[in-house]
Amino acid sequence: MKTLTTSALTGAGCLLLGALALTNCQKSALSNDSAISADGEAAKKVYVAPGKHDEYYAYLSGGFNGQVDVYGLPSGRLLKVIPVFSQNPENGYGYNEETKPMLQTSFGQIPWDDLHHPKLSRTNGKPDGRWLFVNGNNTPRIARVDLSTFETAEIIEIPNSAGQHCSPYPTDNNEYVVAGTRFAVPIATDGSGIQDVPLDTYKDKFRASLSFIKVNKESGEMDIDFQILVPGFDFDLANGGKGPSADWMFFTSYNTEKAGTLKEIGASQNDKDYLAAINWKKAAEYARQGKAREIPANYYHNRMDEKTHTAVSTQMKSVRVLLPEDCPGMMYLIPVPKSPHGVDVDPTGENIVVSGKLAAVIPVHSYTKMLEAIKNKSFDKDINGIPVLKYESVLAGEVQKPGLGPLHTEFDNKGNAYTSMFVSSEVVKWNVKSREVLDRIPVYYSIGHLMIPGGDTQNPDGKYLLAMNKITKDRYLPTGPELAQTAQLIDISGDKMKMLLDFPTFGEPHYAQAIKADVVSKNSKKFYRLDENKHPHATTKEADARVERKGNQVHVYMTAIRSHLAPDNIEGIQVGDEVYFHVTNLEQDWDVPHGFAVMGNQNAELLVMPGQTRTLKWVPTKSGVTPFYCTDFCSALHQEMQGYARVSPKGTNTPIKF
Ligand code: K7E
Ligand code: RUQ
Ligand code: CUA
Repeated sequence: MKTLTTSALTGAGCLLLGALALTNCQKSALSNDSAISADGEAAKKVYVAPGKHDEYYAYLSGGFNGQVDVYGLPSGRLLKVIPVFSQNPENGYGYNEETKPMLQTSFGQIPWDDLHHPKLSRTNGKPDGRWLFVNGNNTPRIARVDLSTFETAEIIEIPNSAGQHCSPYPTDNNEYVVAGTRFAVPIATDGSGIQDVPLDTYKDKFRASLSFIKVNKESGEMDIDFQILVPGFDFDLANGGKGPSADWMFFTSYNTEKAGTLKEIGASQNDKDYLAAINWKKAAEYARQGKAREIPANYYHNRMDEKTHTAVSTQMKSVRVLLPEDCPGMMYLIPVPKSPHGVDVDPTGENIVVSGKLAAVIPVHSYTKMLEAIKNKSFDKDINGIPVLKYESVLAGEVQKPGLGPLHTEFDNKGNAYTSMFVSSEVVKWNVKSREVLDRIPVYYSIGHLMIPGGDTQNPDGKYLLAMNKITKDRYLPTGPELAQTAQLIDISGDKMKMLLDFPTFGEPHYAQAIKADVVSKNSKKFYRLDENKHPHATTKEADARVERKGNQVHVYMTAIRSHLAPDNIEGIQVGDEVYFHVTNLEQDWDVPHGFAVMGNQNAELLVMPGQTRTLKWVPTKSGVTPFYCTDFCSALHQEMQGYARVSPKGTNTPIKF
């Protein structure tokens, strides 16, 4: 259907370098408005009538905005933005005192990250709608979002790591969430973190880490159980086995020739890179048997306390590490075409699909054949003691002529796979058993990930596929040089894929997850109970509202209820004081938040949910009467929800009055 040129092929390697060159097929799509295949039938399929709910929640990563965006499908309506590794002025996350500790790392408080991969928690290999795990690619972190509140509940920094791209991958019952590092780095064994060494020691000193994070079955709380330190690889992406292969985790790695510079990677000598297969059950056993060495490490574990709704940040001092050379049978390498990107395991757990950005075919490896090859010791060689299996001994077969620039694959419930093609800008459907290409549909433009609800689990749906595209160009009204990204919803219920809907998305979505709405909505919290509020600065009765001075700190114990703040006239504050407004929302009803803002404050506002307490810090820099008010339109008398703070010059020692 299109001319595939060699120049387009080289373009594939530029995905991660951010090249925007359009291929021929993209250019012809640009100049051809009739390329939109959706029609009136499509409109009916995505129309959700006023007051009706969507069938699925979709959680799209925000990429470089550090957030998760929640959309309804099939309508594509934006329902919520969940700040994770970011500050969000809308609700004060990262600005209020309760959530600031969530952003603590060994580098200080970092209010930004590059969030690529959301993954839903699982029970028996099926998404259970309890938690969403996400990664921070830049300053290595893994976070857990609680889906009963749609709030970030926990963030754990990953030590001995740089670029947490290959993350987070839950096993079939969340026994572990696995997180791998993109940059191999020289790891100090004395806890000083990443060593300062000459860069040409890459071959000998640099190691990539794979972290195995335990998840508490009841609370969801995470903890790093152990890490595997692998010499000189850069891990890109991973996915867990399922069903029969559930004990294994598969990782793609690139730069396996251990070149230290991009120039050398470009001139890549190897025509194969590797898929790393790790038996995590065996690894856990080795760790239990004492094969894991405890080494000093410095990282932060930040958790939202459920009773006080206040984040607690704990500095961690050590981590246990395993070396593959000490643990026979734990790790194997399987050759794959060079510069692989995604690895995806089909719902049966048997077929392991590896997408090589530069590859002309899609290899499908067989889990059964892998076990046989291991049993027969069909090894080619070893790399630092890790056996390398023979390509042919593990291969089930190859998908021929799939398209250009394969990146990621998801599965439906009828034995089909769908692979995203970055360079030829299309989704290609093929049969997992026969590996025959069945259908292809162009997407606009240059797709990264694609997502089918449950399409990465044992239990996929077969109704919709969401394509998340990297380049927008002319898809929407122009908004200057900076454009939104595009998502496209495709009907996959029939033999032929049908384009249904385009909608713009925030940030840069990489991956997404989706789940039937009722699984999550039935547990969705409506408000917090005031009688369960254990915040140390809560004021649960208006009669207790007050102002207290402690040295240069002024604590305002404030209540908010329609339609007044108490206290609302405060005197005795001085320039340079640290003023803490602890605002408790006394409402006990769904959807009645109150906001709170102070003129000239360095921090954004508060948004306080019913029954909750949130604290805004303000250090006045000027004397004078300073107004404050409720920022969230809450009643007919919302505009009246206001007050004044009188700020006097430093040293005037005016008494507190309210
Ligand atoms: Cu392919 Cu970070 Cu999952 Cu983007 S990665 S596309
Ligand atoms: S007021 S309803 Cu500023 Cu008109 Cu908002
Ligand atoms: Cu409270 Cu507006």
